[in-house]
Amino acid sequence: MKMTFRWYGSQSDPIPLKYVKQIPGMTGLMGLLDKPAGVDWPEDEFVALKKEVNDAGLEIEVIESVNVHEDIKMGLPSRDEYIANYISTIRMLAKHGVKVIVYNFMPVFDWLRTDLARVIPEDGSNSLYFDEKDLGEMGPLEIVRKTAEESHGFTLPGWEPERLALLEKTLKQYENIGPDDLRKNFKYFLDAVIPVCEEVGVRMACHPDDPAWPIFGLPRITHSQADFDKMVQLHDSPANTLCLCTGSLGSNPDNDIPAIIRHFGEMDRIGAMHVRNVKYLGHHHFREAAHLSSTGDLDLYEIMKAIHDTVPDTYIRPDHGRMIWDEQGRPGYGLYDRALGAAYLNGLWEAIEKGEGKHA
Ligand code: DNO
Repeated sequence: MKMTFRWYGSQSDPIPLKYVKQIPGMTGLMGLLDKPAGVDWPEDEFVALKKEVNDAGLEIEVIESVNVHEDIKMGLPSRDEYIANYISTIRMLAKHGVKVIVYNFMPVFDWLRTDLARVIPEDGSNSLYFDEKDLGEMGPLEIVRKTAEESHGFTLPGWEPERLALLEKTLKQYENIGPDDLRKNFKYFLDAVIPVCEEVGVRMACHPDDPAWPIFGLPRITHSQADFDKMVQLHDSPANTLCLCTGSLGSNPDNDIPAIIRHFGEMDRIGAMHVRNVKYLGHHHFREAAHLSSTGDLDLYEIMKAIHDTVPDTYIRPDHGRMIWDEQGRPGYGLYDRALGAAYLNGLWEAIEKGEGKHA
């Protein structure tokens, strides 16, 4: 297992890379370049990022959010041009040692919350929170406005301004697209990119819908084991994998996360893992918890054990953390609680290994 960290680049992330390096056991990043969906990523910018990361003693073998352009998801004629750019980006990243690309196929929105800083009564920290009741009252435009306002000037993943500027138009376009149409468009995309991935030795890892159910009537096709069974069959290849995010899938208590990890792990269809905990507060109502199992509703020991048993060489990152110790930063992506998360997950890993008579 390689423990990694999401980092937004020195221009946009207040956390210095040397702090990331100082987290025990940290091997590298699930990194990103802040580029709009559809763009062919410039090689010189990636090379500069890689050098900066390597100079800090860290690897960059996983890249997140090479975002899929909305026209690809909607199956518009312009998709071929965007797919060509995507392929060119895959080739460029592979040339520089990237092994896994994390992306998603969620229409319009990436992850969604109704409050980015809900105080946790037990300890006074705060975390990302979702209550579908609040969402109903707000509507898509209002939630976008509120999210931008609460993100303290940081661009949040999936909430890039250029994407949101077209929100009203895009929502309208989706009115005639159902889950089967979306799946057909997904297959078209995978049929184009996966053979290239096989050729250059990269795995695509699809991030689940977050929260794990449809929102605003938009089609969503990646939020359960059954969905991902279909997804891996759209183009059957070891390069067509999941980024199994425990918190996203875990927002729905019907998803048995350790069982889902074992299922796709045994099929060798997990390219990367995002690991975090969730606290259920009611129907379609949850908040994010500290990683420690007892502070939420997921069993992180069983999750790490399932990873250990089925995909022991995968990449993991501690996912969203709470905001603690008065840290100011990008909601969900502060240093302190994610560092605690990494230390805890590494501790579980060591205990699992030693329990099995292996040396961690
Ligand atoms: C949220 C992240 C996601 C993820 C993308 C991948 O915090 O896990 O934004 O990176 O869905 O495309």
